[in-house]
Amino acid sequence: MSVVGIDFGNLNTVVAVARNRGIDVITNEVSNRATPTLVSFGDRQRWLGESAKTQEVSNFKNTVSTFKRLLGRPASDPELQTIEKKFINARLSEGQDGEAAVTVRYVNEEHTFSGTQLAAMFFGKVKEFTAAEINLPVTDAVISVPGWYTDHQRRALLDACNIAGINCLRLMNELTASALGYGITKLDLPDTTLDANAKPRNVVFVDMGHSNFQVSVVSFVKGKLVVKGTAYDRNLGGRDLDELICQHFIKEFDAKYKMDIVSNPRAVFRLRAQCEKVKKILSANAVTLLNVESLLDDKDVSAKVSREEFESWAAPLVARIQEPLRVALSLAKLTPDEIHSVEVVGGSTRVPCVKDAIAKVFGGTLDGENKLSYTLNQDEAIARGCALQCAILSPVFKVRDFSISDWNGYPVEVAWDASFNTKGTDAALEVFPVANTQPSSKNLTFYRAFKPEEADAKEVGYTITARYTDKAIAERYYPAAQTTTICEWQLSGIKKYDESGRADIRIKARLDANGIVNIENPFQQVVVEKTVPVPAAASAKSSTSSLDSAADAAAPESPATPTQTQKVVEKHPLTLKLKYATGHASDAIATWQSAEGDMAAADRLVIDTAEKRNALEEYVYYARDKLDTTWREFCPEDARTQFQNELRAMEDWLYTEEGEEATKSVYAEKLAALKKQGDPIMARFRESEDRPIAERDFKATA
Ligand code: ATP
Ligand code: K
Ligand code: MG
Repeated sequence: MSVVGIDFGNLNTVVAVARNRGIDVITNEVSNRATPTLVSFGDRQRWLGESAKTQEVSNFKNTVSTFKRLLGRPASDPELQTIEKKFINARLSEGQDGEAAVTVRYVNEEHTFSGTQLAAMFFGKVKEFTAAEINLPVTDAVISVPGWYTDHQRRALLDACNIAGINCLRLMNELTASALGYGITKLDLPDTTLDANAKPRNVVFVDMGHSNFQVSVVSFVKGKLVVKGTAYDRNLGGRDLDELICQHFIKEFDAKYKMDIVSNPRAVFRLRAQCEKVKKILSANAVTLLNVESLLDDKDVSAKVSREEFESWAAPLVARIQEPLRVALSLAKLTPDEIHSVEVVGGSTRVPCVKDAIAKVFGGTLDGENKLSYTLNQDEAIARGCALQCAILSPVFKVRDFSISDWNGYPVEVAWDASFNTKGTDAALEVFPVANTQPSSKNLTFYRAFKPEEADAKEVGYTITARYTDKAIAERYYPAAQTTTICEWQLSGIKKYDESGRADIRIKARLDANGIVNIENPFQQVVVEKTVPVPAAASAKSSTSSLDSAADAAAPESPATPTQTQKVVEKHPLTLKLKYATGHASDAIATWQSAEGDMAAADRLVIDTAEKRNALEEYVYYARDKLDTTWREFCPEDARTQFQNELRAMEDWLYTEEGEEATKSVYAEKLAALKKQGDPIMARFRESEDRPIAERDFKATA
């Protein structure tokens, strides 16, 4: 069983695995520890991950990034146009059930793929290179998500796993995964089993990656972490810094060289890629050069950029990071001086002015004393935390358990059809408020009235809905345009057991460890009056009294077993039918699963065919060389000439259109035919090579 942790990043995905020695980050097929989160579409095949990266400029409109931010979001979300569109080269569109999608050219046709499908394609690749590295098929995994992912996004990600054939044991909030890695490796955490008054250690985790900024305040004692508060800027990441530099130079180059860069999306993309390089260099250097060859109309551009300039442009963006830090602290009801340290992760926390701004919130500066700490590997902490969680959940590994109490970010209410209310007008109850622990479950009771028209009904139903509250939208980071409904269920089998005029319905609402809401265990509670035998002890007593009375009256011949009527509480299970849930319908998933299978088979066929063509080509060169050298004396001259001619003809054919485009089996047949001639020659040559050794060995033993 595989024990795998995946940090599904918007730019880079990192995979860690648990092995006997501990947790290792694995490398992909080109030995990189991070894999570009990219999918590219071609005339015959797809390219996934690293190979898609090499297509990004040449196959511009058909190479798709940023699907982590399309997944589970409605295509109508205005932020897709105002924000995401800047960073997606493919054409944004709408998927089957309203999910954000892209439209690309693939196998010479237009195809629309939803965020969920794109993620599934990419996960297929992650599975492949991980399996190659661990020599095991990848089944189980723990995958991280931004803390602000809604139920919709979380279920869509699970759907993507399902399509890709990954059994996701847990979705983990990215910073909670980092916190787990911290908690398990720190051996000096306050131990409440030794000292009941030991104060927990409060650590702030900050992640600034490619696309977002996240803060989580976590308190630790030995063996346990509790998330106390979280806050985000969903739209503040490294890509925004790149864009800022890019916009600056678009203006500058237009003034300097009269270049209309904006009119050419590919040029903007290439310029932004160089700006990212510049930004990274400026993290360690005071000044650098921006260079792009033939950016537009074969014109090269270059400019000097200093860190000072960059910081002055970035100032308004960097100023935004203080807000989520303050909000998270205040939600956790902690002041900066109660914080032990600030652990930073994510690529963009390497930017000095970002670090400085974080340090300042905690009363320090980057150059002076500060609370910033780098215990965790900035790029790998999240993947490692996920692999640790997977190891904890997996029966294969023995890992000390570490208890995690996560924090609910979006308040959830359960609502019902108020027209059945027995009193009052309430139609909803907040069950998981902000800051509720996660996982968590709550038992709920509903009293459903029977309406006059239901007088003769044998059974009735009831609709229950779980949804995010309006407060989620007003006060937290709820995505615009996303429905707040999470699930809708139809309860059936409700019966009228008595004349009380109402049914007493019980359900359990759950906010599970994945951050997903569900209800379970529905039943109708009924109080029935039953005639029951009087319990033994009581019956002994009562028989004494009957004996007493027997003294006065004529004793009955044989007294009947004493009974009594009693109120008994019974639980009658109800049927719960899910009518709507976020995520995708199961038939859509099944369709996508089979489409994914077909696309993966087509990709494999392209690779296999190229391998067969290569093998044929290699053999042509190999045999021609051998015929001129070592095989020469083992083949009569006329046969040799004929074979040489055939080999030359085969080489020519390989470069004809037909030879470039043939099928796997044609290449295989042609190779077999050549080998049929070559193999006997090679055999004679080998035999002659082996003979002297055999003769010598014979002599030695004789
Ligand atoms: P997200 O967390 O938004 O989903 P991600 O996990 O893929 O994205 P990371 O891998 O944490 O993101 O970080 C990538 C970002 O970090 C990029 O914007 C990259 O330019 C930036 N980055 C990496 N190294 C440096 C550096 N030395 N200086 C400045 N920025 C850097
Ligand atoms: K990452
Ligand atoms: Mg990240």
